[in-house]
Amino acid sequence: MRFDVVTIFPAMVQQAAGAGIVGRAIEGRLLTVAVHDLRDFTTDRHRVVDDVPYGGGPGMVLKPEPLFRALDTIEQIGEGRPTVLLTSPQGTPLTQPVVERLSRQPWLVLLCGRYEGVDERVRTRVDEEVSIGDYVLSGGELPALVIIDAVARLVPGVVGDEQSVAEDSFGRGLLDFPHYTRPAEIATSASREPLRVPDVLLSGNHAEIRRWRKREALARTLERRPDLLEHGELDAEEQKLLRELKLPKP
Ligand code: 4FV
Repeated sequence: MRFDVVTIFPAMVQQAAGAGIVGRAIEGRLLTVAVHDLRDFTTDRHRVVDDVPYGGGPGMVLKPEPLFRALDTIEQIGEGRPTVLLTSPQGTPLTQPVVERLSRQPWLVLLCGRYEGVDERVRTRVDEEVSIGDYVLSGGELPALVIIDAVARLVPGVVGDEQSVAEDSFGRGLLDFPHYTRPAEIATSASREPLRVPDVLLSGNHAEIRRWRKREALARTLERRPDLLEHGELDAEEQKLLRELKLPKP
């Protein structure tokens, strides 16, 4: 899978994309992440990428020409045509199903806004806008990195154990179950009693452990994100567990 990122802060994106599993996947040639400095697509000696908004008002707007030149250049790189994404608060809310859909594209170009945003005419070259949340950031780079990280995890071989991707939160539309690791017991100033790992996880009874994790994921989803249960596809066992969880506590 290939990602091309257009930004006025290439070092920021290069640095972050080079870390962790995405970084290893790039080294392992499972992914290509090419970062392009928007200023390289300017023609003036001050490498200007922004200008004042027509109609007045605060802030600056990213000029269309450097972005058009960047797209013209990038689209010559690979086979076929890339899917061009603009990260912005006006975009499609990013969810796991959207991540899964994007991960089926072989080539994504991510345009990172800055200032008040991009000139509206840039949207004539954009296939889809994507938002990572209803808040305003100072730039589209972090959203681009969020998309790259979330999509990269679905590229075969990027996450060592495919199982963990399949079992990921939201992979099944539910929140994740609690995770524990050694030590089995830990003292803490917050409570007189030491904090213990639930016995079922120490039991070695994998059927029981699987049921406990299902129940915990459902209980946590019911408590924190009941909205997710409206469109979660639950199997028969989960439906039964959910009915039990909804029963009034004795
Ligand atoms: C954003 C978001 C976001 C808006 C103006 C960049 C900023 C600035 N992008 N999800 N939320 N972008 O806040 O994707 O240009």
